[in-house]
Amino acid sequence: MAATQIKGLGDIDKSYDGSQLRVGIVHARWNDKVIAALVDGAKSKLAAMGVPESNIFLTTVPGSYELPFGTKVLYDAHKGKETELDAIISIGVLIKGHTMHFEYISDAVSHGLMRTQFDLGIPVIFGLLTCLTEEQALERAGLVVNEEGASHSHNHGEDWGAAAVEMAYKNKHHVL
Ligand code: RBF
Repeated sequence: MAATQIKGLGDIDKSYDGSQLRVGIVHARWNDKVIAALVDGAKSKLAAMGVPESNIFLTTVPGSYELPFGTKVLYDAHKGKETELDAIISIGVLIKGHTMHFEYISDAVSHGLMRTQFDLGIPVIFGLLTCLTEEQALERAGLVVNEEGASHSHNHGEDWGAAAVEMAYKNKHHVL
């Protein structure tokens, strides 16, 4: 990473204890190679922050447009039970094509997910990549490799895992 680079989540907040949290992940099935890497990144960060594997609940929807409603369905499936969810990470990958679909779906899903978290009363993490090219999508999922095959790009799924734990913790304990 260039020394001058400032973009990204940074390392200025403390690490939150995820051991008592239950986190849902709902992901679209379009662009599945990139999705798989992002989901793995989110799950590994959740584990690193103490969320037990048995407290992670995963489901899928066809495409990104289905993410807001899929998020609600996942929340409702656990509502009022011992497994009630503290946060949901909604993951999709939109890659711009030759029609206006990209713009309409990006806009609808962004607004839909923002609204869903207030409707449900838990944080909904915005795990939607809106990419102009396939290369951008690979880069943001940590899938750009050097000549030795080692990844040298950042997997944003990890940031979403960390954001889910932090926001769920803050919501549950009413701390900011
Ligand atoms: N879903 C995605 O998750 N990523 C995409 O890049 C994507 N591109 C689409 C492009 C077109 C032209 C269409 C018709 C759908 C696309 N979808 C994509 C699927 C969309 O999110 C949704 O699943 C379907 O439109 C059914 O509601």
